[in-house]
This record gives sequence, structure tokens and C-alpha cells, in this order.
Amino acid sequence: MSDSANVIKHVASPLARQTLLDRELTSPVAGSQPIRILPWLQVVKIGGRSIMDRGAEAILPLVDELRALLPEHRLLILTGSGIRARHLYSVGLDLGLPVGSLAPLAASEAGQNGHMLAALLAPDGVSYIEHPTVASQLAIHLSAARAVVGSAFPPYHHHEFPISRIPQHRADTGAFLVADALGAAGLTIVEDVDGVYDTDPRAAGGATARLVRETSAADLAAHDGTLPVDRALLEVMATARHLERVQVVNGLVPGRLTAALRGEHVGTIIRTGARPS
Ligand code: GWN
Repeated sequence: MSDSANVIKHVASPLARQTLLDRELTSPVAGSQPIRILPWLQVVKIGGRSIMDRGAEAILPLVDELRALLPEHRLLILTGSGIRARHLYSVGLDLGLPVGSLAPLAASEAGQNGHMLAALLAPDGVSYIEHPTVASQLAIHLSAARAVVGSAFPPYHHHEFPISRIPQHRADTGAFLVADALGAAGLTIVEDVDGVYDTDPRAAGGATARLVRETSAADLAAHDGTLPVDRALLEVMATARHLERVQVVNGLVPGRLTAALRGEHVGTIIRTGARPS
């Protein structure tokens, strides 16, 4: 064997000769804090069921508010899915489709909602960008425009975990994963209620539901009964690397999103497991 072949086969790397499965062994190399890729980015997740399904009455005032925010912030606006995904789930489940087939069907509605929102913001230079573009060309798009719109759903497709028949990783989880991975300045989740409540405000007896001003993902995860957010969202919040909090705000009240992006406490703040670096 020549010397050069020997050098190529023995690439110097601190992880070359050990298992990747032992956290104690990998932590000297992999235990450090990742960099923030887009630290100036504000991610705004717009609810599918809570906002987009309400049509013009809810969407147009929010579009006006987003337009007014453009000089102040650079935004990744991500839309969720709503009533059409629920219909797809019921038909697909009736047909016996596996969760990996249902996930992209539901995701496509999140994309449709994004396309509609982007069309309304197009005169302001805002476009819908596809998942692969969010993944690898977000920076150049946000150098050309103050905001872009994308689908909040994670593109898991047949890689969706088969924990249940309904996809576990949906729009809130997808928005959080991408915001934290990019090291964004913040994530604001826009809903049709003032924030997170101690009991479901829409269920029977919901009139007594109390708004929770501030909580943590850990406290919510320990909560019995119906959770106000997806359990998968709480799980990824627990292992967040950058985002220390998200704020859930009411998008039907003009000014709430603007105030949240200015750092005001106008909804429910949910603290994650991330620690200040
Ligand atoms: O189609 O509205 O992206 O941004 O999960 O995959 O189901 O796709 O299967 O770049 O890759 O429907 O076609 O669709 O919403 O997800 O996109 O118009 O391969 O721009 O082609 O990861 O948009 O779409 O639904 O987001 O959430 O062509 Mo759509 Mo979604 Mo478009 Mo995207 Mo899925 Mo792509 Mo994808 Mo599929």
C-alpha cells in the first residue's frame, strides 16, 4: 500500500474511532452550543384552523399588520393546516392509509395556505418559497425581500413516526424546529385566542377557563388531560438549543402580533429548555 492511500484512509477526526451512541464519549466534540445561522430572523407561525380557515375577515387585517411590520423585521412566515387536513385525515383513515401517507397530505394544506397568504403580500415583494428553498436558500431570499412565506409542516412524509395514526409532527412543531435550528431571534405563534388557558376555553364549562400568562414546556407536558399545544412541540421545546421562549398571541386582535415582535408580553409565553448562552 502506498503512503498516500494510508493517509486517506486515516483521516484525523476526534470521532473517527469511537461509537456515536455514547453521549459521554461524544460530548467533548459534540457538546458545544451550535452557532445561530440567522440571528436576526423572526419566525411567525399563522394558524391554519384558527386564522386561515376564517377567510378574509381574519386574514386581511393580519396581512395589513404583516405588511406594516416589514420595515421593522425580517420574517419567515409559516402557515399551518386546518379544516382540509382534518377532512383528509378522516377520508385517509377510513381507507386505512398509514401515517406516512397522511403526513404529506395534511402538509400540502399548510402549503396551500402559505401560497394564499404570499399572494396577498406579493405587492410588497413577499413570495412563497418551497421547503428545499427554506432549507438552503433562505438567507439570499431574505436579502432580496423583507419576508418570505413557507409551509410550517415538517416534510417528514414516510419518515413520520408511527406513534399514532394521526401525524405527530405538525405545523407548530415544524415551525419551532426550523426557528430553533436557524437560531432565530424569536417565534411567535398566531392563534384565535389570547394564549394558552388552564382548561379548554371552547369545551363545555370553558367560560371559567383562565389565561395562563407564562408557563414552561415542562409544566405543560406534566399537565393532565387535553394539552393546549401538540405534545411533540413540548418535546422539541425541551431540547431547544437557542429559543428560550415562544409567545402565543391572538391574531384576531389588531396590534398583538406587532407588540409581540417588539418584545412585549401580550399573550402566553412558553419557556423552553434552552438556557441563555
Ligand atoms: O407544494 O403547497 O414542499 O414548500 O410535505 O412535500 O406533501 O412538496 O410531496 O418543494 O417538497 O403541497 O410535493 O408536498 O405544501 O411539502 O412544495 O407548491 O414533495 O412549493 O415540491 O416538503 O409547497 O409542498 O406539502 O410545502 O407542506 O411545490 Mo405544497 Mo408542502 Mo409546493 Mo412545499 Mo409536502 Mo415541495 Mo414538500 Mo411535496
